[in-house]
Amino acid sequence: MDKAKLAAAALLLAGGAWAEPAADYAEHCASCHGEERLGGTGPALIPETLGRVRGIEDVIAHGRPATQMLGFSDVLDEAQIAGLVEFIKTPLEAVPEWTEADIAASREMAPDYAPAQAPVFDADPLNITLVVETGDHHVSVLDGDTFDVLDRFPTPYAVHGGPKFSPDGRYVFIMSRDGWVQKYDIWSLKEIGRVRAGLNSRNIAMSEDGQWLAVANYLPQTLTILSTETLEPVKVMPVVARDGTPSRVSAVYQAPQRKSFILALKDAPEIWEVTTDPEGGPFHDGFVHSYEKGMEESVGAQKGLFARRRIVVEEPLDDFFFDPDYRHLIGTNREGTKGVVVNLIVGREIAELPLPGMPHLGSGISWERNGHRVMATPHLNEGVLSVIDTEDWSIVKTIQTHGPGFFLRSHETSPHVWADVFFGPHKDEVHIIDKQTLEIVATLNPAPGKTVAHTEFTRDGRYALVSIWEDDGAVVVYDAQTLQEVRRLPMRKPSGKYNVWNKITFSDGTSH
Ligand code: DHE
Repeated sequence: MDKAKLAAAALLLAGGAWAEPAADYAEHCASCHGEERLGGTGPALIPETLGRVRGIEDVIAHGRPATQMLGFSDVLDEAQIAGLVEFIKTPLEAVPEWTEADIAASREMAPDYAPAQAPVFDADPLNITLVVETGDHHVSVLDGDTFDVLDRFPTPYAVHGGPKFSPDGRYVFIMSRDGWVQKYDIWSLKEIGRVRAGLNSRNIAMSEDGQWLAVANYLPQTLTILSTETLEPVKVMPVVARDGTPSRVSAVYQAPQRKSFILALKDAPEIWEVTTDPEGGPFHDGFVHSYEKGMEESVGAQKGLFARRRIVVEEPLDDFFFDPDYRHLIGTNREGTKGVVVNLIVGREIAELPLPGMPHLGSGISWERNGHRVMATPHLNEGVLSVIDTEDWSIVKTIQTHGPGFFLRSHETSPHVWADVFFGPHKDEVHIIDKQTLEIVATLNPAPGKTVAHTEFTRDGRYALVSIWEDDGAVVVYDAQTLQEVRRLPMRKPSGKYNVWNKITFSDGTSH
């Protein structure tokens, strides 16, 4: 398209007030980022994706190293760049469509991919740990015994967290906030393909049988279900509450014992359960009788694969923790002042607990203590961890930390919980907490002054890996018993780390 047409398209898209930045966008950005800002070879430039990205002016002016993003300081002055930043941070006027046909058409399978018959490396394939490097949008594949990097592959832009493995641990699915889902073969160390399941997505969940992958979307307001084998879309569910309100999906999780996906609606007081059991999963007769009045629609017409059940709650819930048998979920309200326990069998709220200071339940973990299963959650606004008894939902202890943290991790073999202090002057610390006494027994400081966060254990729990969350960062490997550093692997802003075994076995000590 020529320059004049692009400018006209931009004006249509943006309206008069944005005429100049829109024309600049059309001329300089649209060819890579899409005329409607929904992405192309470059990422989508919409507030849902850019929300927390800092230094956009600098990226526009000077480009992003090691990517196709060029700098524009020689053609755009400071005011034009500032206008562009405002423009791309402005929400789109209408929620764009992204239909099953669009999803199917976006599918790109690697032409040269041939599956290996056995792993192409000597390492234990179930002790592989993936490290998401957000600095330059790559994933490093680590041998969990030697910590050698077996492969380092590019991901779509803005991978957030929570890649999901196939139940046998061979394949991994990685989602970017741009809605792209990438499938990678760990045995072959090769990407198999990718598909754009949504325009702006939150996270993904794998079905218990490994056949389906659910993608929670903000844009459009849908849940996309993909075939894990082919990455083809098999169902796109519009997410509309009982009263007709369309809703974004905050997140979707697998409930393995229930053979279902559980999803949280962001804009309506409902939780949905979608069965992945062709026989009806949670909707089979043993459960049906216990449904609350008002659940009829999940009983009659809606049996079978992808049947949906609505659980009505008092207010929208976010950020879930599930107990290990997936009978209960705890969610937080929007204000982040309380936890609400929902019994998934009867489908209603059964308890409330005071959890002020924005608990981050998605990072919660649980373990056995004095014959009780307890769970712990960090809080994003307060320097505390709450430890909760999952039998009576009472608070066992509020552990004071050096600042609000993001992630907790442990392992069956470890007597400790590793808790980062992500925010504030102690952002360089990781607390080591005794799982029985609930006391902080040590505090590590692997890189003074640098943000340190997110721990993952090796399969046997012998080593704990911690991220130095900086562009010239590292993954620091600790002996989990002696707490001594054993290796330091340079990485580009490493964030989450995911050990195949710990994830596919739902190891005690990992979240979801
Ligand atoms: Fe996350 C996991 C949502 C901010 C790094 N984060 C998740 C998951 C969700 C989520 C739904 C679960 C994925 C799964 O298991 O399938 N995160 C949100 C938010 O809503 C929030 C508060 C704001 C937002 O950006 O939407 C948020 N998260 C952050 C960050 O600021 C972090 C620290 C840095 C970043 O990359 O944005 C961050 N989130 C992570 C990581 C995981 C994660 C590393 C995976 C944790 C794990 O061990 O599984």
